[in-house]
Amino acid sequence: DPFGYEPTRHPALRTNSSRPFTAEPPFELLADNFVTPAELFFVRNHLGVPNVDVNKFKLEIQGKGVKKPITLSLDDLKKNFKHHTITSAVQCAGNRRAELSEYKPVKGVSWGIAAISNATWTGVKLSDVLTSAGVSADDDSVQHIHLTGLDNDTKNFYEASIPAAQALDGNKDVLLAWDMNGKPLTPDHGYPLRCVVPGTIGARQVKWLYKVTVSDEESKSHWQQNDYKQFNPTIDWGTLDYKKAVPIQEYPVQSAICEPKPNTVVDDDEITLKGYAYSGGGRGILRVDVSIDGGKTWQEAELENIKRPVYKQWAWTLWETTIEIPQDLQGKKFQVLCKATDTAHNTQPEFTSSVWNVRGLINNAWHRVGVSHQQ
Ligand code: MTE
Ligand code: MO
Repeated sequence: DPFGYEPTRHPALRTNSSRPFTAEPPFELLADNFVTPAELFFVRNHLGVPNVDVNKFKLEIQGKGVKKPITLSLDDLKKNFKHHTITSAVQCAGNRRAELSEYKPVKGVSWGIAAISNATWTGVKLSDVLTSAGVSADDDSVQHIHLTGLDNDTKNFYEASIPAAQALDGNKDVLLAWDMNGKPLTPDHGYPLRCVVPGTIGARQVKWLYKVTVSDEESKSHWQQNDYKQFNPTIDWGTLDYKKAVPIQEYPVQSAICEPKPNTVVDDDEITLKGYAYSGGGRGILRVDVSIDGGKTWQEAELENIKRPVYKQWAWTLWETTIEIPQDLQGKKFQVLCKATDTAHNTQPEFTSSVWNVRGLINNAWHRVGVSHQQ
């Protein structure tokens, strides 16, 4: 039974599918904690959770350009390399897919706004481990790093790849991590080892990692080649050609409103908005702007932890603001909405129609929540 080792999960998680298990935390709780508790961290499994005996566990480093192939136990990793702790968000490229299907149907797990969470990860840098195996960025055959997990359907193991330039750059903080929020990884989040690839979509952050392969090509896996690619809004299942698109790696700028809940009835003359913002590639959040009149006028939200280094920001940014409800909206239905701007001054597109794609990936349109005021 490929699903024979599924762990017990927190009852508050909202399950989207049970085999494989996919679930998101209640979005109302998401912006309450800068670091998401491990038991509430969203879960995206493509296969069953593997049963790993940590005493027998080995990580293999192999492939082209590896001058000294190595096999490491978890203890070897912990003893031989410098430890690093970073705070980094993981977001599934399918986050906010449900909003896309309101515009036009898409295929995939119907994620709300909470297929994103933020944690502290401890491990060693992949760059240090690759360097110790004799891998050098100067070698032309060193182009992509394949990351393989122990979860499999007997034929295929979960696998993805990242550019070698990213993996070999110590400043990109790609980690082989064994701890999440100061405790060993839980079975759903990759126990005993996962790759944390800051600023990159969740799909590349391989859990239950047991093999790192250096190659001159991208991974040939289903998840690298025939999924997690984006197309223009006119491409449908009849015209889609996965070979024509490159895999999604870095995430664009994103934000969403966690409070108020949709359909909230406000009886005050002001309303408090709370949410998260995040961008890929380490780009920080410069601003989150909110609007109560469909984007005619905007108000700047307060960003939590404003002293963070905006030019290398792997974590998400939580934000909050209170807006006055103008006279003409009192007693009426209206929408509150948000959009973030990152350090590249990229911002979110206004409508889901312009980012809609048949796979329902990387929806980062303005997030809108319908509420009403009652006098
Ligand atoms: N790694 C393995 N081995 N198997 C998987 O199914 N899912 C990926 C990624 N790593 C996956 C994996 C996807 S698509 C996402 S979004 C993230 O894990 C989710 O990480 P989380 O479950 O810790 O939130
Ligand atoms: Mo994902």
